[in-house]
Amino acid sequence: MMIRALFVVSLILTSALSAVATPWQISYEGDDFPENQGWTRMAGPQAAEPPGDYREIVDGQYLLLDSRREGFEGAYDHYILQCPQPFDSGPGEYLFAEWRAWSDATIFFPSSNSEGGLADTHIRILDGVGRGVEISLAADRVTDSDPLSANGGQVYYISPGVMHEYRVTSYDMSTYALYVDEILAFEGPFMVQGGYPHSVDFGDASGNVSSVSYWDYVRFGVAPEPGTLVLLLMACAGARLPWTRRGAC
Ligand SMILES: [Ca+2]
Ligand SMILES: [Ca+2]
Repeated sequence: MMIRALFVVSLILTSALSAVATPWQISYEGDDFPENQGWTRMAGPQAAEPPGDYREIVDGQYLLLDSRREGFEGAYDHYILQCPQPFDSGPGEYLFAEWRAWSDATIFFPSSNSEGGLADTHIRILDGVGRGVEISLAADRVTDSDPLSANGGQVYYISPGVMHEYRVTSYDMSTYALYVDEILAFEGPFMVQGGYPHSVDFGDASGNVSSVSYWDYVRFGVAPEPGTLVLLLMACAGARLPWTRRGAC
């Protein structure tokens, strides 16, 4: 009876898996500099020696980016991973990007009709034509970094001085939702334009502005929708997600 039950579960699982494209996930865990794991480092100003922020891997767990430290003031230092796989999700799938981070950045260049604006610390997720969402992280708020749009920047306030868990999801590659510590912060359309399609870009984005940020992890990919039979069965079985990997796409 037990064997028959396992056979039935296996058949269901196999058919469910075949109904979706191959999910995938990229994970950066803050235990090494990103450029050692396939990310492209964008550091400046170029005239500085060395260019970029003061950096450190803290306790083997966190990437520290510091452009407040003497000799590194006003630097920028961010990381891009461009993936050959499309972000476009199939039926029963969705795009996700999640990160755990802390920043002391202040908002600059605020929009005229909201308290949003750009911050030194950001993450940007772009689709196949370089369109997507950019989230700015400041000490006490997170914004959608679209200060020039008619909507202004959307704002969600956070507790300063502590790590927060962020998660962006998109089911249609034209709109997204941002969750902070598992609470819906705001939703909106993809708006920003960029030059690197199918890419994620995170870190200290701006020169002439200073901040300190810690990054515990940055993960993104295409996953089966929550609640699908696949995840349910895997969760019941306590199985590891087989598509998880690190480094370059
Ligand atoms: Ca900076
Ligand atoms: Ca970590």
